[in-house]
Amino acid sequence: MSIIFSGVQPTSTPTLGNYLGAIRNFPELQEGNECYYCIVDQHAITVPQDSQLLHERIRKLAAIYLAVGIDPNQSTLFIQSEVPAHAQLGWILQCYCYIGELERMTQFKDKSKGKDAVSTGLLTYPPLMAADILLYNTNLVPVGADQKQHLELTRNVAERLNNKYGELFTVPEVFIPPVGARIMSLVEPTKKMSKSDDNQKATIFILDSEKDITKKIKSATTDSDQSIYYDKEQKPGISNLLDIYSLCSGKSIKDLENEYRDQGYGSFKTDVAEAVVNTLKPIQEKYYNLIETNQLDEILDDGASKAQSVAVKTLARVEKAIGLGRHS
Ligand code: AQP
Repeated sequence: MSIIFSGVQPTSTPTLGNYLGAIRNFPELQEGNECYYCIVDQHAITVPQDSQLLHERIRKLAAIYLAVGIDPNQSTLFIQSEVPAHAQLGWILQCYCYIGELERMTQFKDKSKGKDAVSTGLLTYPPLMAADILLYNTNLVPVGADQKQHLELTRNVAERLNNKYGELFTVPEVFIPPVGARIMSLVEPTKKMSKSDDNQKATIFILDSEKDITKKIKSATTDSDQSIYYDKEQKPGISNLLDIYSLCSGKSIKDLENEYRDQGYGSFKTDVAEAVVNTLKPIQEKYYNLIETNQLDEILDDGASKAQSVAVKTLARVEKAIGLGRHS
């Protein structure tokens, strides 16, 4: 049995990238493991947010987690800010991280580039993420490729404290899926698909309508050569669509190359769109049945209290070891 933790930021509706790279794997990991799935709202405020929209997106994300197949009887589903131990351990871990190592994080560099005012939280987000993971004695963290560097930092800070104070933390492994770990933007296929991309055409959101999904895929950037084969360097747009199609249809990239090699981009894109619609439709149906129910609040209340009961034990162990409070 493994202990599994993963989180998604409620910065917008999750994208097809979030789904194929991470969320899709969550339900099957529930079997035989102890899973914690979190709505990491404190991470979301590292960049400016509209407060009303943020409340709505938190609720939406909870319904999406359930709609993809998270079973609250098997997994703990909760909101980060409702479990105070996250911010408490996050602060402690900040004190054991170095500014230099945080400044080297690619996500910090990307998100702060060209901005006049960058929040301190954007820099200190990785120690909070480390706290999220370490509080639950997590062995395995399923994430997309963009989180690999933050996971390395989590392992480093855990080992740093373990070396100084004895075995305080389980040092977690990262699980990055072999395909789908980096779904690319539909407009600029050399950069990753992202919730916060300003260009709405670049991103498919899990709740997009059939019409929008089809429109976005049909206008996805490709190249002028009409042949369909997988080559990330020469054909990033087509390779991204092949990844998406393969994951949504269950067909291998090889089979898709053989099927579409000489068919031209038009019919290929139509079929990719259909596969994406068929993947997202059942999730959307479940989502719309759930979003207005009281059941959602009960599940989240229950999740927060289960998470807190585990998290406070880790926090107490750490505080005692490093000398906080009166009791040695
Ligand atoms: N393009 C992607 N392909 C595959 N996996 C991805 N993930 C993110 N983008 C892709 C994975 O989705 C999970 C949740 O991500 P997050 O909400 O923690 O934030 P993020 O990694 O910063 O993702 P976004 O979509 O780019 O959000 P914003 O725009 O708010 O920063 C993670 O496991 C992530 O690896």
